[in-house]
Amino acid sequence: MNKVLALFAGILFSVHGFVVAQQQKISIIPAPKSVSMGSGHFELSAGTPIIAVSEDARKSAALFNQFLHARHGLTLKTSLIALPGKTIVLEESENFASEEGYSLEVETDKIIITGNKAGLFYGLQSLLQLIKNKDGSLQVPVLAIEDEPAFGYRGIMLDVSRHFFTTDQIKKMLDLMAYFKFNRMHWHLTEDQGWRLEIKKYPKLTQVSAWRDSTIIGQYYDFKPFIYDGKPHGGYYTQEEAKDIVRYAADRQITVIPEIELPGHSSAVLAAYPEFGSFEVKDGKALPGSIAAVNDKGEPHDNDLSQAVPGYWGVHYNIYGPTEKAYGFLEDVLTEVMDIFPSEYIHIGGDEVPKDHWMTSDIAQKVIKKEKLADEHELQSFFIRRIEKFLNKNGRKLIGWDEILEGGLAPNATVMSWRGEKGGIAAAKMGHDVIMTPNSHLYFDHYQAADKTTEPLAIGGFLPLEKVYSYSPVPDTLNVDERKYVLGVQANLWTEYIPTINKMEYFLFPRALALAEVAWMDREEKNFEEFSQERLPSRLKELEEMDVFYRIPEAQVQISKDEASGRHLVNIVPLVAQSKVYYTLDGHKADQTSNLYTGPFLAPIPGQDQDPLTLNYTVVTPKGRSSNQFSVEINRP
Ligand code: TNX
Repeated sequence: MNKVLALFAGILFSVHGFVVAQQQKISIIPAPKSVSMGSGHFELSAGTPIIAVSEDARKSAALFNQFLHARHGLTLKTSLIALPGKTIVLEESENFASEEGYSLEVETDKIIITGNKAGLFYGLQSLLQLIKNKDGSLQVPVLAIEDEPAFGYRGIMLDVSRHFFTTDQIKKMLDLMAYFKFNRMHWHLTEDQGWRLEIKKYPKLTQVSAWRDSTIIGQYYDFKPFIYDGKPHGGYYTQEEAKDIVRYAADRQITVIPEIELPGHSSAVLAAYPEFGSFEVKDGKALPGSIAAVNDKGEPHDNDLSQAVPGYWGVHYNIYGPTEKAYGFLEDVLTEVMDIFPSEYIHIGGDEVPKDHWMTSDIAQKVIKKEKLADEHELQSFFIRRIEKFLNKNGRKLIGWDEILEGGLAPNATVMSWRGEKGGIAAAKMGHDVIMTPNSHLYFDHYQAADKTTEPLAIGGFLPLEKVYSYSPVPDTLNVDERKYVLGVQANLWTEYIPTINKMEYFLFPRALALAEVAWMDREEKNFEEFSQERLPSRLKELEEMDVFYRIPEAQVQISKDEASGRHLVNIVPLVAQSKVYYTLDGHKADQTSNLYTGPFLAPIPGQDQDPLTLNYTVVTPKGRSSNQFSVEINRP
């Protein structure tokens, strides 16, 4: 950067953290740590070669080219040797201070990106986000960026068990994750409602456990008794497909962390292999023994032992037995899993395990006695420790949901804190690594508007963009030593109510862009206004061009008093670049037949005995997609 700084000494100005450029606005998400704007631009053309010597650099250059071609119809040549003239130079430098950091210098005749392997890749992602098409000319503003992430773990979890997504759909998600500098995809591969990974030793997992006959319609509480759609649902990834996803992600600097749930969330497995459950099996059927037919809330759960893969949601009672048979099965499965996934971490679930079956199972009670365990919680810890030993022996580390704290944490476990931050805080205080995924701020299956009737069906909750953005992964209650155990953050996309790719994209975007800044930026540098009003709009316009079905967010509506007229002045700024706003003030529906917003306007004042007016509006994107209808009360001036 010094070179560039010296070159433009008179005209450069530097802004730390977020970027306020006077001549040109840049809209990189997540915002780089420091940006110095110059003047002028570099113009990309077919004759601009990329100089990439190392293999990593060439790989990243090839991906850059793919994107450039898809977005702008341009493919650049790559060269192994330096060339005269305008060039883009990728300098892989193993002693670059930060593992994932990079520096990016743009001059009018040269672009230089320096960093380690991952850093180079991220430098190229930033470069892609800087390209502006001005009447057919692809321009990059002169500037200098120094950048590195705040957190090493920047993840998104995708549940493919409640609903199955194809490898092409997952690749599209990985492309988008890489573009916004995420580096972990947590792949939730097993659930009560479906098993999704081919395991050679246990063919019934894909023949039986991967399919359910039918799925409930509507929300869990909509119909009692449940109404089923009568359509089989399922699917799985062959080991080759899973390996292909692992490679595809690795090229984009993303590690795929597989999750194999235990001891609960195992109904689909036990439907095929009841012998791994907590009860004796006769003639291929589990014997319920003395099991209670109602749970502690008085709800019936006798269908748990029906040996069908369930098509309804909620916490299920099926649970592996603490038996050599079950451990053997799980170790066989994990052996094949480790062969597919090079990830240091293997996630073993551990969440939401009702202990009813163990309480009534002779097999489980015998183990509790023999091992002198206090209760079923300690039995769960005993179970998980055994699995941890197996993973550690094979050079892997165990991650589990925060319930693995109950009954005692396995010695080397990393905790994913989902029921708020409590579990994460407790684990960090015990010297265990933690990943923050609190359901208060990072559950992307939650609603995006307070008025649920305006939104597609979600599981519940309310998680607007701003709330995601406000999250800070390191709780204040941790001291300096304990803070280092917080490896980073992750959002979870549970898919009970997300059966389509459009819906998946709608729930992920734009919230994933807010999360990208939570994960990459220092807390003090984040600024929601600047993010949402200065940078988000052009990224959303671009996402539409990339065929991403993001949720069109509410516009920024400012209502201020106009002193001269005594009326309210209404100013509407949409958060999608070049979109249009249509509005009504009479309380009737706003759509593309309504008033086109062309600039701030004065609102009428209703009579004293009349209700205040409501502004209804809809945002229409450049490609013609309409947002939901949004409403804002205009109080009396
Ligand atoms: C809780 S978060 C679960 C999931 C559900 C999710 C719905 C966690 C570890 N378990 O099984 O899908 O809530 O939001």
